[in-house]
Amino acid sequence: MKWIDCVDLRSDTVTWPTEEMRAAMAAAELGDDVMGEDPTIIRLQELAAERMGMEAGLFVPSGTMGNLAAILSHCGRGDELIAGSQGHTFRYEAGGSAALGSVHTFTLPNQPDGTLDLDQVVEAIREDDEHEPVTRLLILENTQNRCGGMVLGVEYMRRAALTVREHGLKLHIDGARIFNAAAALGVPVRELTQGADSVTFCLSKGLCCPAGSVLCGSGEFIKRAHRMRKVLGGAMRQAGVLAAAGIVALEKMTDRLAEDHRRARNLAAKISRIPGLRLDHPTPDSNMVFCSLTDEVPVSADEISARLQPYGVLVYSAGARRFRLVTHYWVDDEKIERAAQAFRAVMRGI
Ligand code: TLP
Repeated sequence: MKWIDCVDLRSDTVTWPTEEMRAAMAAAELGDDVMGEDPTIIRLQELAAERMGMEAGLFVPSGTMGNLAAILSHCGRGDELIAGSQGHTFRYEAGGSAALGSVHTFTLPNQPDGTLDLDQVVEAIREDDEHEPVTRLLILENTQNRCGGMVLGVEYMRRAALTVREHGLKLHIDGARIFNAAAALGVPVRELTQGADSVTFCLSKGLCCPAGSVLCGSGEFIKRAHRMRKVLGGAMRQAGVLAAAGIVALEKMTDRLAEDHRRARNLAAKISRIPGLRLDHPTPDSNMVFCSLTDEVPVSADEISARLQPYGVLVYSAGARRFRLVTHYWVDDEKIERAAQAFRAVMRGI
């Protein structure tokens, strides 16, 4: 079966660019971005900074690089950052901050709603003592992927920014899916970034671009991050072909994310009625549905996922008995129904 005919719920990273993006990519005006001469990248960076309410933006190849360039720009060797134990930077970025920046991580448990307890953050900040590393940075993830695609609200984000400022720290937001958070809350995205020092958001997830993320912050911060991007090998040349898709994403794709959330809720409702499956959260916050096998099911999530494949339904096992199902542009209502039917048939055959 061709990918386009499958119901691919493994991630929103699997999305293909839309026809409009492909046309924009083909027509993009290009230049050498290392020389600062790619007009399409310049336009994307300006647009991104404007949407985030920040001074400047930097186009980077991936979310991972955006987060790492931010960490390396905020922290020096031996400094410490505070991050959630369920956070992407801590769990899934190959230990880049330690491997390449000698930056120490202090983890705090994410609360079930994806937040970090701000009292615990304050407690974690180190004393001015030569025995201890210097705490420089707090990283928050919004939406919080592993906790269930949870949306961190405007009020919480503001309080976090204030807390961090009061203690002389910086706040970086891993906003890989911050447009999902904004769409779920029905607010402009800048409401969620207000007071933060930097944010990385991904173009290549629910926004459908083939590659790319943008790191935003103050002009002075982005100047440092620009150097870090070079260090990390992420300075590209005529990457305006990618940025062109990014412009379409920012102009056309952010508001429609609410549709993916509606489909996630619809899928969750269908899953809740299938014997052998249990939802982690009855109502998904954004575009992710997490569910687990109930105790009496004698097979693993990997086994169920293998049995779904002949139906053209692809899912990701997020643990031995847990699934993550992610909705996106290429999953319409009919595909949601097909996924539910396939789950029903597979679970019935166990
Ligand atoms: N997440 C991917 C996998 O790496 C797990 C996914 O399928 O969800 N921050 C967050 C919150 C992310 O979820 C991801 C990717 C990244 C950063 C990294 O983005 P890329 O893949 O562009 O480096």
